[in-house]
Amino acid sequence: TDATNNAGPQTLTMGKGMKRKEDPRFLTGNGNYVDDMRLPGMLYMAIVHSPYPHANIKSIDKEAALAVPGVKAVITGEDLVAASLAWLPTFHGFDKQMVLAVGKVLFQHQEVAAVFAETREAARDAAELVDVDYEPLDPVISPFDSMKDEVILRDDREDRTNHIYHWDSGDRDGTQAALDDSEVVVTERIYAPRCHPAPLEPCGCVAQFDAMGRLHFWVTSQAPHVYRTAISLVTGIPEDKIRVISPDIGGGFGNKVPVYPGYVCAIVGALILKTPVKWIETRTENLTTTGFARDYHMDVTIGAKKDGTVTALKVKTVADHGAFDAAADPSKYPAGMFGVVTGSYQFPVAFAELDAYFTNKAPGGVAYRCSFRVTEASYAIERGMDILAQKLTMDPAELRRKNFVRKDQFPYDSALGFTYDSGDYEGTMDKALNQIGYAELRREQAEKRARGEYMGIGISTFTEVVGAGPSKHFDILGIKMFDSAEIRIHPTGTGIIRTGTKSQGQGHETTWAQIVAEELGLDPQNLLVEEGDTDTAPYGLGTYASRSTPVAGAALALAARRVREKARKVAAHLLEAAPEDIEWVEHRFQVMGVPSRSVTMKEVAFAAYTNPGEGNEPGLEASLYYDPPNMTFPHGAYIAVVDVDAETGEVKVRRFLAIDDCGTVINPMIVEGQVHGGLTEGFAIAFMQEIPYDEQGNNMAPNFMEYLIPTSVEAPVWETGSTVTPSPHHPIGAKGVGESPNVGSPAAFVNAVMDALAPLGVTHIDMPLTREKVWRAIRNAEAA
Ligand code: MCN
Repeated sequence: TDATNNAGPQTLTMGKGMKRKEDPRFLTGNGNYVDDMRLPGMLYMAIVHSPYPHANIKSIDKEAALAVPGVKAVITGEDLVAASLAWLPTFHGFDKQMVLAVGKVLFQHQEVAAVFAETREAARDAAELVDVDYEPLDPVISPFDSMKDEVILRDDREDRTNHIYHWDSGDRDGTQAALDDSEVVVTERIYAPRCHPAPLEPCGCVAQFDAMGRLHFWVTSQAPHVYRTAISLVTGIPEDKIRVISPDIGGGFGNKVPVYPGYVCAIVGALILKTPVKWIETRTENLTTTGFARDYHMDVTIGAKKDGTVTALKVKTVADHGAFDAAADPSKYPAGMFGVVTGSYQFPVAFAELDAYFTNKAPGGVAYRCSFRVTEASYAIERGMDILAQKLTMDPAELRRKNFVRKDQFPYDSALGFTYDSGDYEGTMDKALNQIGYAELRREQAEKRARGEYMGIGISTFTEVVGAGPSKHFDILGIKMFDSAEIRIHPTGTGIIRTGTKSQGQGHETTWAQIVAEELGLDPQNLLVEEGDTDTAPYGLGTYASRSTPVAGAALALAARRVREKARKVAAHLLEAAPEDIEWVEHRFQVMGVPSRSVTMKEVAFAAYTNPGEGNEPGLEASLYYDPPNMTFPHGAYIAVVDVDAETGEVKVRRFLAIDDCGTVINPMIVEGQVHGGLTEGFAIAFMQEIPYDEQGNNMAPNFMEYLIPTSVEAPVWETGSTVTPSPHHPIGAKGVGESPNVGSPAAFVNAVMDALAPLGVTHIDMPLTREKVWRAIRNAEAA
């Protein structure tokens, strides 16, 4: 491991692997999660789910459920219609979702009724007794069937089609002309399977109305302020009468961005029963109703010259969004940031288009380790480049080198409209190739091939796009994207920091303190970080899309500089000099060129509250809202080395090296932890995770027996390293990192397996690469 330390000798805490401030709380079992909330008189809610993927609801009989001791109420979709609460808007505005089914169910496990009882057990027992009379209908499971519009799934939409939206970007005609003229063209249908982030803690909430009618809502939310606004818009409760509190969260990974039907039901229950209501999902509810990602069928076509220079890229995608397009997509573009599909390469021309369809599957279009389509895009292009290399019998590293955006070309305008801020793709790949001993591995592979053994080396040199973002590109619920920071320094030189983001395990309590400590010369241990309470934190758009460091981190650095400017005037007063003669050297204020005449920030803080100097405003705090000028573009070079057992189809990942470049690193230990976590998820996606539906519309992976989570026993040993290419527009040069390992790694794994099987002529197998799939591909190739 090389957790590169980018700390200059003069840094106080930046770039240092400070231990996480939040960990003592978690390691001693003192985290405070939603399910830890206990309120007097609190009721428990359970949801009734449809066993059918597509059916008319003929009647719902509540009687038996209401007779269960302790049951207080049962609500159905019809009750919500009466209260005008039947529909939830989705974040992107292209669709809405039914809170509880009315008239018809559209996916297996759809929410049909909610039961409120004195105990969780009574609520769940009663939920099983709600008698729903269904008339089953044929389900439409494939988007390729859905697009024929033979059965229109959504009666509520006026357009009478299963087509949800079309998105495209780039030059359609120019791309086709360039492909027609290309010496070599490769094309492949690549599927990014439907999968689920499966955080350890499922979704849940506690809703309570106080004596003044104010809603206090504790919820597992990655974006508490957005929830507050959404709840206000859906329920009509004035926003000042709502307090959303997101306490400790046991993992989000995108699952906790959308507002789900269960939340609306819990609020309705608390309102009508005039007592607090708790709802905590079961594991199966989590895996069957909330937060699905991917389900993208991508036709990738790359044109090139014979020497490997790429000439054009075309990607045509069919997206399966299930019964409701519940995208938590934080962009006004339905396809999110899929436009980054040109990756790290200089495509002179490109065209990407996407059509999304409804099916009788659970609402899709959310995110897994967020990334909002960057994982799909990165997988498509990194697989595509390897398929091209195979066709040209070129080394995949050399093909990439030939086509990389060069270090001197930044800022680089991609063919699909992004302006990449900075990068060093070739330098990062070379570091990875050297560190793993690429030439030696290729020699070993040649020897093994001669012996009939299947060893593979897979490369992925991806470009990420994070930091949603610049308001000219992104909005949710009509809100332009930005984030916020507030810093209050106390008289004794300690302080409190608040942002509009919300950590779910990313370590913001540590890294936010480090940013401010560095800017102000204070001790990060004495800077308390608070997030997630809408009554105290400044309005922000939350933590997903690896946006916290690029946006809120930037806001924090700039707010700290505002505090420093204010402090400079107080320092000038203390040092009896003019403010313009005061400089900030080695984390102290000093009279220009006179190190002996200096004061610390701690001394200045005390003076700011006791003797700020004539004309200086007392106090030492600042708050700031920040709209960045651009996204940030982290990148990385990942290499997987695998051995494939041709007899069993088993893939052994022998080595995996990840070199990440996320600009200036705040805390290398946290970054490394993020990379380990994301790689483990990438490994799971590549080899074991999928939520498939059978032809009858049954979710085939509704629990952890079917939907597999790798432990440290299954996961490879991760080798990591970094390069540092600062973002030119971020105040401290940092880019995000949270999603990168998930964005970059699936293609490295699959490329490695395909490289191993290349002698058999196998060009592509769709993820997850289970033993059975790999074994079948080998058998079929041998039989051919
Ligand atoms: N960091 C750093 N130096 C950098 C970049 C980041 O030290 N140059 C630190 C940050 O300060 C922060 C952490 O790394 O403490 C992650 O930062 P960032 O990349 O900005 O990502 P976010 O904080 O916005 O987190 C979102 C990202 C996403 S999108 C998902 S999904 C995800 C993830 O992070 N979900 C997670 N990591 C997760 N980690 C845990 N434990 N749990 C989740 O649910």
